[in-house]
Order: sequence, then structure tokens, then C-alpha cells
Amino acid sequence: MVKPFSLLALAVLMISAATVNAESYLKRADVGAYIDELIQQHGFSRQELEEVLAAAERRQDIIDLMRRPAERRLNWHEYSKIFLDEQRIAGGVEFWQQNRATLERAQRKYGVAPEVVVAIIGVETRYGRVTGRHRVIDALMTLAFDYPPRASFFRKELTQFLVLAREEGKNPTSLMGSYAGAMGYGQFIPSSFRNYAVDFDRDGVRDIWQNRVDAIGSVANYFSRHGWGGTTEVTVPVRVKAETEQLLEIANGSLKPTHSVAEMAAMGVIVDDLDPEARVLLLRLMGGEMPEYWLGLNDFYVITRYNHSRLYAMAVYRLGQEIKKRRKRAIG
Ligand SMILES: [Ca+2]
Repeated sequence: MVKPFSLLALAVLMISAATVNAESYLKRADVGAYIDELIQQHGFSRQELEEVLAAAERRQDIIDLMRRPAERRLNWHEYSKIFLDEQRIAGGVEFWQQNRATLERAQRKYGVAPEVVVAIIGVETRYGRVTGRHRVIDALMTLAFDYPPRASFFRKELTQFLVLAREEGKNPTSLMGSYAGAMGYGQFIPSSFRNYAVDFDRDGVRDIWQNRVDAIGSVANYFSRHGWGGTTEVTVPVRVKAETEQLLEIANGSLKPTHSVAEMAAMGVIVDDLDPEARVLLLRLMGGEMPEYWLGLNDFYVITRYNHSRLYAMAVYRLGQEIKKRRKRAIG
């Protein structure tokens, strides 16, 4: 139930919002406590921290974007149109061609096929063309201190970001990224950068912003470290005998493959050619008029470790397959 504001209350709200905007984050008690914690736990100097955090701006547009991510607004039909478009498929073939040796080396080292790495970079940033127009410091400060639903997550990412900038010799107020603070070709959030980015061209720095070799190695390493198998199917289309209540209940449930193929078959999913013992999850996607059913295997789950969304994982998988097909035709 929404209670209408009185005009007076509204006026007071508007004044306080304006004051918050105009004032630096430094004047806030919660920010002060956070600075003390950073000094104690990570050995920053107060002066350098205050300089960086004073430069951060609260961004209402970022809060608004956070509240309605595409994965929650769109169904598969709408979502797939964004990510499986002609330009992205052709761009993937081109990116693969330009980075063939690096992609093959990443496959040898990490066991991740080129189409997976290419599709991730394609979905995330259109092959490095759209890497984010927000200052990371603004995004992370805003979400850490003015977006309560995810504040604790983003406060940790903000800390990781400040440590990362120090480690990599970057100015934290100049780094750009997405509205959620994800950076570079593969859109790594700061903790992912620190844990999974690699110096794949061995020049002494991990550069996921400008360096395609490091970006490719880092995405492949991320998948490898999250348990990429690479030996079986990722996801397969299936039919169901009937849309029973039981199937509707397990469809689009946990992202973890928890049921065996044999259990799925017993529930009326028609599967050929899959190991009955393999663990799978059931996807029900609205493609057009009729729902589509798919089974996702371990590597489908691994794609969701990059972005916790079944639509995202499906888009990455299908884009990779389209790029691979197109490339095969192109090279004959
Ligand atoms: Ca490097």
C-alpha cells in the first residue's frame, strides 16, 4: 500500500536529497567508518583515500539501472533478439579471426573452446567496443552507500577496487566500467579481476581494459577455475510429454544441475543421447508462442557463474554456436 506524501514531507525530502547530492560522501558517518576500516585493514593513507572518495559522485541513474536489469525485464524471445543479432555474430567471426592464435593458446592452457570466450566478450562488450561509460568509483560508491539491497556486496567490491588500483598502479578515479563497476573486454568486477585476471602475454601487467591477449586469457581462466568441463554438451533442446505441474515446478528453479537425466525422463522429459547419470537442470523459455524446453548440463551452470542468469547463459551458448557455424562456412 502506497501512502501519498504530504506536500511538506515531499519538500523536506527534496531538500535533503539535494543536500546529499551536493555534499561529498566524506561527510557521511557510514563513509567515515568505512574509511577507518580501510586504513586499518588495508594500510591506505587517510589522505589518499579521502581524495579518491571525495571525488566520487552519487549517481541516481545507476540506482535506477540496478533496479531493472534486462535479465528480469525480458523474456527469452526479447532477450535473445538483443544478443543473437547479425552484427554480433559477424563481429564474433571477425574477433575470432583476429585473435585466433591467442584463443587457441587459451584453449590449450585452460580447456575452454574459442567460441565460449568469443561469445562472452561479444555479449559483454561487443568485442571491446562498449566497455562502460561510468566511472567505476562513482558506480561502486553509489551502490555501496546508496543502494541498501546490495550494499554489503558492493562495499566489498569497492574495497577490492581500491586495492586493485593500488596493486596495478592505476588511478581509481579514472577507470571506467559498467553501472555495476564491471571493467574491460570481459567486464570483470574488481574481485574477479583480482582472482582471475591473468597476464596472458607476459608483459608484466594484467590489462583487461586494452589488451585483448590478457582479456582472452582472463576469461578462459575464469571458466577453468569455475569448473568448465568442455567434454559434454552445454545445453540440449528437449520435448516434454506434457506440461505437468511437477515439471513446471522444477523448470527455471535452481541454476545448479540437481536432477539426473534418468529422473527427468521419469518426469516426462524426452531425452536421447545423454548419459542417464548426468546431472541437469530444466529450462523453460518463452521463445515465441510456445515455450521451449532445454536441459542444462554442468557447463551451462558454469556460464551462470559469470552472470547468475539462465537467459544470459543461454545467450552466450547460442551466440557461440552461431559464430562457430558462421566461421566454418566462411573458412570452408
Ligand atoms: Ca599483459
